[in-house]
Amino acid sequence: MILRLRDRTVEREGPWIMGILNTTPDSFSDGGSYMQPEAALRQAEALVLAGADIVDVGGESTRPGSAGVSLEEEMDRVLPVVERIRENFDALISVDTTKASLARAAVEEGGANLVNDISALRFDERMGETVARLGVPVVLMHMKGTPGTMQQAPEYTDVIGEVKDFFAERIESALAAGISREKLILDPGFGFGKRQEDNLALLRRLAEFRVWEFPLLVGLSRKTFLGRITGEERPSGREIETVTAGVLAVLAGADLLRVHDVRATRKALAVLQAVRGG
Ligand code: HH2
Repeated sequence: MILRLRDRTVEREGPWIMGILNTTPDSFSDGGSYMQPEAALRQAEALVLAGADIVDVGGESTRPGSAGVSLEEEMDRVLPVVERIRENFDALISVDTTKASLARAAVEEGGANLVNDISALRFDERMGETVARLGVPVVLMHMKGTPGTMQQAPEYTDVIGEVKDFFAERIESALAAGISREKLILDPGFGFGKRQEDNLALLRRLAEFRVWEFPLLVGLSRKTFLGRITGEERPSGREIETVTAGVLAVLAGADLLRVHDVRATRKALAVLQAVRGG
């Protein structure tokens, strides 16, 4: 897979692993663990040593029902961590935010390389032009509603068709804002306004989102729909579920896996790669 960053092009055999680092008190799985920059830096190091290609730093939980945080609070959580990671490690850094000001500061001041926007440029009207000006890759993720409302009885007659229509519209919007095609990454948004059957259908039919030929990212890690399958109630106990679903996603064409458990995912991908003969 090739990623065209603002200052260079990175080409590396895929799939890539994006390691999750939440500097929040309330994320559904790792909330409260990495609020201090020192602890966050140690976790970033662990993710990189375990084989993460990208460290995804977020300062706002988007779990169902969450209310969101102010720009100031999110900046205070995320920026020092991005800066410290950049000073200490070579890994690519993405900033998981819907706010244009934070995206700009993380890239220009912190040295972040990618923007991961779960609203696909919709929540902040300046996000499209900001990403275009920064010249960084951006993840456009599908979500029905907002994190606060998305799990209140979501309904689809054709989830694949709806997500495709959404992608078509958001791609147009991104291009109209001046973002070039080679910077776009698509993500169907597992768990973001989806019923159990919708999440399963998205995974089963993931290959259908390859029509645009943009890289595909999936965020399956420890999510509730996986726990529902096995009866595992603790997010941290869902490693096997996550790895299995990740391998299935790669077989269906995923290029990037966003995960908490980088080491286990890296091992599973090594087996997959060996069997495929690569
Ligand atoms: N999922 C979460 C957050 N960011 N970004 C992308 N592109 N895709 C996802 O599926 C995705 C995402 C939710 O997971 P997590 O960060 O672990 O939890 P929280 O939102 O509670 O911080």
